[in-house]
Amino acid sequence: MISKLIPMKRYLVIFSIFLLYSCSQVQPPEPVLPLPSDRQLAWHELEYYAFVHFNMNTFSNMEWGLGDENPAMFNPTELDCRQWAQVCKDAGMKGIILTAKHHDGFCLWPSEYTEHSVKNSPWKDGEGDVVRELADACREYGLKFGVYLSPWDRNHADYGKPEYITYFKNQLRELLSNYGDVFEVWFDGANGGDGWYGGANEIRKIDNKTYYEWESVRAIVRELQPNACMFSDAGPDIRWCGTEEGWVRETNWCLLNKDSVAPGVVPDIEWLRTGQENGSDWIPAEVDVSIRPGWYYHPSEDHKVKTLPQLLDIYYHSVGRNASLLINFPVDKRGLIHEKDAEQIMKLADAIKTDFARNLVDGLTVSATNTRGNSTNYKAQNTIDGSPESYWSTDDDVKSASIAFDFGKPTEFNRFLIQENIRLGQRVKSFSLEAFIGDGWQEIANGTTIGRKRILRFPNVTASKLRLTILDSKACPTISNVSIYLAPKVVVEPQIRRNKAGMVTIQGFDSGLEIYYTLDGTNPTTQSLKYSEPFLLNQKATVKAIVVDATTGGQSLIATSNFDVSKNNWKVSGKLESAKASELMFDGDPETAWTLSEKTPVDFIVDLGEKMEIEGFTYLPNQGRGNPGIIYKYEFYVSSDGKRWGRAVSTGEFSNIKNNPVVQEKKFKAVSGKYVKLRAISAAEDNRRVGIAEFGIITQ
Ligand code: FUL
Repeated sequence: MISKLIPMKRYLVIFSIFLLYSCSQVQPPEPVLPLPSDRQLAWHELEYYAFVHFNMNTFSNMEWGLGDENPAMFNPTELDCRQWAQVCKDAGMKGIILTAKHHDGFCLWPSEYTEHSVKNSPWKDGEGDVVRELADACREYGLKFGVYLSPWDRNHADYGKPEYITYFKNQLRELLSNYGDVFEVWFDGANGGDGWYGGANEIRKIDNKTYYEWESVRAIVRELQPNACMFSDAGPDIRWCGTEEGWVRETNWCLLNKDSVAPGVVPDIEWLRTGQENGSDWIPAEVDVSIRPGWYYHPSEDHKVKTLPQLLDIYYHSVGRNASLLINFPVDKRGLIHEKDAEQIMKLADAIKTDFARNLVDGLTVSATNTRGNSTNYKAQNTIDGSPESYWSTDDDVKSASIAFDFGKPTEFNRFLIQENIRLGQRVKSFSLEAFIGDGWQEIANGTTIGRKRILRFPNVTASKLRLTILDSKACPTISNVSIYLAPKVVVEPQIRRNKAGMVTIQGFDSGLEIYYTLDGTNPTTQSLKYSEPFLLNQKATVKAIVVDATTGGQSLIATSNFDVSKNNWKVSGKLESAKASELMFDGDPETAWTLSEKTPVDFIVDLGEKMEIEGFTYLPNQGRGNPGIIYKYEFYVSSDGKRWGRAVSTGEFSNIKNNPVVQEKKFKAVSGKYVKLRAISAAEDNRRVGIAEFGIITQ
């Protein structure tokens, strides 16, 4: 027995040596240029990190301060950078980038080169340094630290002249020399021209391409922080994604023709949103988006913090589309990340964790239609071995090939995550996913580019096998990772809306969920009415609804909407009569508003179609940002014929409406009438503009 085993053993050894030898003979694929640098590769790994907009604008309640703000205004009461770091760490973010100086020129550190900084503020008696506090907090919490230094400076008297460039470079040197390692330097391309400029109060135009002497500015960053990546519209390391809404296109190349773009000069915004397939340089996209509408804190946006469904969409449309995600926290006047922002970001963090909790391909066997040189070095199994170094690849002339995963039993899934080995360049142009359902293959999803990471979301599929086909690639594909997941549905309270015709729509975030509702004010359960399609509700009622995931039993919080009489026959009458206005003001959609060109004082008269007992009214102001037209002081009248109005039944103001533009409700002693008149006496803004997103009455 023993004597027989020896030759067998010897044979195995010889065979293994032969195999090893032949594998090492198979050359790795040639790289497809351009390639990422080491600093870019390290940055790609971060994936998800925070922006903090906190500066003079926080105190002036502006987005772009003019530059004439008094440093005395900067006075946070409870500034705590460790709280910022804690929130970001808990949310799974990898770093924080701070607006050390924004367009208004105020510096959060005691710069040697200007008086317009924290050193002349009351905060810590002028002894404070926010940049230092954040850099220290990041170090303590194991987070990376980055700086935003605005090239445009509306405070500086020399802005527009060569002297300012010296100032700008000196400040850059301060930031990159005195605060330890910096992982990213953020150069904003924005420039509106006008500013205070040391009291000149004028418009100053510069040539974005040449004025900032970008080459020498970049050389300073390389000299002082060789590992830092530089962000701008044109890179050189990371590019803007071409929108601040939180997405890139599904097709997203890490490549850009660098010389066709400069910071603030982008001939075609789509180049940034998709990258350029044949771009000359590796310049991947970063998606920058604020958790609120504004970049800076405004109390009026406390009710507009992005919801979990919105944040999840942003995640899948950035990280899931080969970009990194930079989510902004507008730190408030206290100097803290607001509780509501922290709450929402934790919801996102939890959802990401549960979506990717269990990889369904762990331990499976993977087969391929082609394996490079039949070598185990490039086998399909490498896509699920958990190592980012190993990858599946094909022979040089094979640009289309498949790999298949056999689950061994019907398995349910709805997420597909795939990564290319970007060390060898971005290659794949299109791919398709098929599932083996019943006794055949069916396409369930497809995609274009992959890059560092691509995640596909699709409705739940139950299949015994899954096949990935690379349909087209610049050269043989190099796929380093494939993961498959079953993400739970997003079970959040549904949106309830009623349109002018009285049709009620109840909508959950994810498809395939059940919705139950009541019309009598009681709390809904799974025994309540089941929602299947819009229904007519032309009388006064309270609609309460929940979303239920039948497979897990998970239930959302209850959404409640109080509807009064139907607005079906309502119309704007009198001088302002217009069908469009009647549609916008009564359509049940808070996003659409009627804004007048007439200035205050102005009367909105509504013909209710029939006589009713009225004891109040509701007013939702325009929800847009900026100066959208908000009524401040008002009078309210009721009439039976629309001609004789008598005395106002309610007068007053919508207090704090500018800061908090939520639905306003005013009640009064019931009167009967067929016409109502809301007189806008004054507007919340000096421009005297007013508008209405939604108007309603309260009947007895
Ligand atoms: C923009 C700036 O103008 C905004 O104020 C903000 O800083 C955003 C991140 O970049 O271009």
